[in-house]
Amino acid sequence: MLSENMENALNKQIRIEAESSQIYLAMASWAEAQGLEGISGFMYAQSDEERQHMLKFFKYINERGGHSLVSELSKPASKFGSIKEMFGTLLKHEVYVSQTINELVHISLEEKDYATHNFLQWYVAEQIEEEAQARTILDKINLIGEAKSGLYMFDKDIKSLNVETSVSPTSNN
Ligand code: OFO
Repeated sequence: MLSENMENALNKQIRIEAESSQIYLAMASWAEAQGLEGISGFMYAQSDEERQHMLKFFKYINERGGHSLVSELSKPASKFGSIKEMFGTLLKHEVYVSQTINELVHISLEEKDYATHNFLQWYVAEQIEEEAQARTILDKINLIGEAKSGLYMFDKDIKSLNVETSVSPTSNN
């Protein structure tokens, strides 16, 4: 059984994961409107992944005798200036999400809720992977610079991008 404090904290994370999904959906749309098919495909996939992250929390809370809540979501930005800026925003957001996951881990330890602590380890690994992926992409974008031909190649390349880390979760959802 979850404590009320743990349940509330996990419900807050449901909102954060749902908002992540919305942010990446807005990025997918912006990239698609620029004709950047590869990048928009990547963002649509990221958006779907975040929904899976949200659902995983959702199921877990109910499984442990709590009540998962669907909350109101903030409206994400719809324009991103440049591809570099957009991926910079993505990295910042992932760093923020990692902090929120760490905070949940902290609460689970304080409460000696080892089941939740164990459940959260998947997210800890996932965040390492997502941050690494965003950094890899930003490095590539910095290499390309302003050249249009580079952006064209990058848009093709991103379709096959696969960043494995030492702690890659075995599945994405
Ligand atoms: Fe949910 O992993 Fe990104 O934010």
